[in-house]
Formats: sequence, C-alpha cells, structure tokens
Amino acid sequence: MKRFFNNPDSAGCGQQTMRQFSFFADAGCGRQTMRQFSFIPGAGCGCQTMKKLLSSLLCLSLLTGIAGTCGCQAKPETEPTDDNVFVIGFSQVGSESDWRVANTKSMTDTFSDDPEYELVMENARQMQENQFTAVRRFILEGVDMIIIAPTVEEGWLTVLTEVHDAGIPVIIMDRSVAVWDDNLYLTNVGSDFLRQGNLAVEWLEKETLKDAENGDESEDGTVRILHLQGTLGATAQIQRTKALEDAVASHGDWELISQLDGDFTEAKAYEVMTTYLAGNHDIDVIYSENDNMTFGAMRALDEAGITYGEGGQVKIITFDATKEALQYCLDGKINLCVECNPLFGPQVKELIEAYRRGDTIPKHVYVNETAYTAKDLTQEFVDTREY
Ligand code: GYE
Repeated sequence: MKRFFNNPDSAGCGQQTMRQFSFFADAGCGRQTMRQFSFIPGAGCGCQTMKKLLSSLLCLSLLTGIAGTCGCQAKPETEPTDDNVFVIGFSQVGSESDWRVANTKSMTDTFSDDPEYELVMENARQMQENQFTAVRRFILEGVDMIIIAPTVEEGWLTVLTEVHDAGIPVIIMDRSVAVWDDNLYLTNVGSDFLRQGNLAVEWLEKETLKDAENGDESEDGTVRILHLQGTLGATAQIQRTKALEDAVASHGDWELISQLDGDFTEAKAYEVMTTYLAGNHDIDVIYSENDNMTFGAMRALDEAGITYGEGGQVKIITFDATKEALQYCLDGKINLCVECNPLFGPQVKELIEAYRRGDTIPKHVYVNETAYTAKDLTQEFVDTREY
C-alpha cells in the first residue's frame, strides 16, 4: 500500500490514526462502513474497520489528553502489516433505496472480515460532484484500487484520466460510465438493465393480450402507461427507459401518458405521483424504475382511492425485487417484480483477486437476474430473501 507516505505520524499512533482523527474532527464527511454505523449512532462518516476504530479511539484519547497511555503501535502479531493490506477506495452513490443499502452491506460484509483488505467507503449522497471529491481524495491517499458506483453515466472522463495517470486500477460497479476509452477502467460489474426492461415489456405484452382476449381492456383499447423514472442519466434509468420507450414505439395501442422523475426515492415518487393524481386518474399501468418509488406511488394511489395490483385498476411493474416488494407481489398488490441483484460484493472480490493474480478479467460482468409474478413466489421464498 502506497498511501500516506507524505503524512507524518505526529501522534505516534500509526498512519491510520491520522485519518481516523480527521474522521472524528471532520464530522459530515461521507465516509463509513456499515459496521461503523452501529457503533457511532447518527454519525454519517467513518473510514475504518471496527478494529481500527477501536484503536483510533485509544489514539484519540491520547491526542485529547483523556487517557495517559496509548497502545496503538502494538499491533497483534497475526495482523498483517500495512504494506500487506490492499486498500480499496469505494465511492458509493448514496443510500437512496433498499437496493442501495443492500449493495453497501454486501460490499462492506465481503471485505470487512478479511484482514488483507480495507474498504474505505465514501457516500456521495447521490451527487456526482461528491464522487469527484472522493475519488481525488483516494488518489491523494494512494489507495490500491478505486471502485466507483457512478451516479450518472456522463462526465467521468477527466477524473478517470486522473486516476489512470496516478496508476490506480478502477472497477466500475452497478451503473456504467460513458467514456470512449474503456482502458480507463478494468471492468464494469452490474446488471443488464436493458434486459431487465425487456423482461418487463415482454410481460406487459402478454398481459395486455390476455386482457384483450378476456374483454378486460380499456374502452378504447389503449394501454395508458405512467412511467416513474429513476435518477435521470443513471444507467439503470437510461436502459429501463429505453426498453419501455422502444416498446411503446412499436405498439400502436400503448400510450406513455407521462414520465415523472422520482429520483429512485420513495419520498420523491410519492410527491410527484400525488401531484399527478390530483388531475388524472386514467392509468392502466405504472412502470416504476425501482421498488422504493413504487412504494411511494402505492401510497399516493391509496390516498387517491385508486386500486392496483391483481384485479385492480392499475397494473404495477417494479424493478429490484426486494423482499418488501416481493411480499406485495405475493399479496397481489404488485403485478411484476423484475429482479436487480445488489449482492455482488463477493463477485467484485473475486474479480479483484483475479486481477491481483494477473489473470485477464472480462470488460463487462453481468449478474444473474429474473422476474417474478405472484405465481412464481411462495411465502418461504419471500421470507428467506436476503435483501
Ligand atoms: O434499481 C435502485 C437504486 O443502480 C441498480 O439504483 C441501481 C438502482 C436500483 O437506487 O433501487
């Protein structure tokens, strides 16, 4: 590990201490791991694994004169030296959805138990500017690798070139970046969002055909689709939207009645849906680009007295297939859950290990996913859902 060589250890507590001290002093930064949250209630930051947090508390005591002795230099014999620890700077999008929380947990769980790794996560709170700041800080710190889950696709060329020039390998995770030079990153791991969107429209095609055969279509035969979009410019939004727009273009009887920006959050979706429903109730389908927006939409539909799900006025299609959404699906409140798997921490680690062994790794790695209707689900399956 090559970080901190310019950072003299004035406290005598090791290089970690400098960082950890600034973490305590600089509340409000986006650094954290899941485990740190449970020890520092309400803190939105933190930048070390638990054992380091404990040693930093000792060091902090020394620095602030609360305790007289500091055992920080004395590391257990079994612990690797800093030089053996592979430090990964991870710029995460935020914590906007249940999917994201599960993804963060998968990443922190994967690396936190392995003393060979340190995962330093920065939460960008859905702002690309925050990601640029985090990545530049990782470069200064000389981390061994940077993982970026990009908020949006555009705008990455400059900062990725800076990382490349610093000789730090990059993995793009979850969403993608739109750069012409794919040598700027090692690999892109995540979902095939276009395939997800296509699974949704294929299901809708079959459903609308069934409705027509059963005489359940709307009076004029039109399928009115309300589209709730995720963060505009994010790969998950772009590709899921493309699948729907292409399908609408090729089905004369499908109408996109409105596209509302829900930013992948429940609160925003609830707000835009409530406003929309104040003037319009004529909806046959809601195509919602993630589960949390779906929950917000369901609340707005309930308040407007509009029924949905099996036998309801509105069919609901949602993406992610979290445990809560699957339960709604099993209960007949959501018609289709398209799966988006956030649990790829172990897969990311395998790719890193392959890279460290010198193996060639593929430029794009997709995770396995499917789609569920109530017929595909059992209570046992939902109960054991990991996210
Ligand atoms: O669908 C949504 C999250 O990029 C796959 O982002 C991710 C999406 C996911 O906020 O819930």
